[in-house]
Amino acid sequence: MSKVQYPKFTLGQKLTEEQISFFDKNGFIHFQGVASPEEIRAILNSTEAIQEKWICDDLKIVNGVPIKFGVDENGKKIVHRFPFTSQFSEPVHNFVNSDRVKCLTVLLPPGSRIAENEKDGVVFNHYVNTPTSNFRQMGWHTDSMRDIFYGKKVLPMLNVGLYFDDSSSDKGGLRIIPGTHKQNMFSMLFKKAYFMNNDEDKHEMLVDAKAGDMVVHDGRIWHRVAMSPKYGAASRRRVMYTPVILGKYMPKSDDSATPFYHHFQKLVK
Ligand SMILES: O=C(O)CCC(=O)C(=O)O
Ligand SMILES: [Fe+2]
Repeated sequence: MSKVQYPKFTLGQKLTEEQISFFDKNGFIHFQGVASPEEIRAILNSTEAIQEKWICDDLKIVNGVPIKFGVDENGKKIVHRFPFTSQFSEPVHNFVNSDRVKCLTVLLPPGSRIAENEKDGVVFNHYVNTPTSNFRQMGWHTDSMRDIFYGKKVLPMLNVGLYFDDSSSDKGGLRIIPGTHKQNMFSMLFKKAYFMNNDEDKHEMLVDAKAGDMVVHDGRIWHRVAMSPKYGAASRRRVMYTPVILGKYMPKSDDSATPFYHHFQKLVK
């Protein structure tokens, strides 16, 4: 199934009827060439600066959310998972508040918002496969499971992915099971073992993206990130997620506690 291609779209000022119905049916949508190479470079430069600062300051946690550290292919200490990135990076803050993200709110019921200071904020992920990598894949999960840990009702949400590297099967890549955003609660809880299972599913679809593409998924959809068959620089995959959410406003701050679901994050390697 992962060989089958799906349609890719161009983002205009407003989503078209066709784009909205594709998302409603499948639970994801892929827009090509949303960010310019200059914007991608500016964001990457800013995350590299944040990484240096966090390492130098020995910062471990942001607003209660642990920073995931590791080592790259040259043995250099790096940040694999940056929480609340837009609070530290002006180009990220500008992108997530641009019309390209705002126009996606039509995919949710009225009243949704871009969650820069709730949940884990805007998360920037940097995967690299090395023999000792701490972040080269991510097992099956839904993003909405986190709401259950908070004892909250599961509301629709978007996770808006922006790609900084080309990401096809040579990077492992994002695999999603189209349509699973419409599953019942039992399926959302138990269809697969959260984060433990990284097996191919016969219904999974590979998201084949280029740097600058934006791929939006419904938080209730099942997805995973496969391990790259390559090592080192050839396996590098950087992608940033902006949550668009509904429900009670729950901002995080310095004294926020670490959410329980982060114990699951330790399973991700
Ligand atoms: O890296 C990706 O494309 C997906 C990451 C993801 O699913 C997550 O952080 O919840
Ligand atoms: Fe996810």
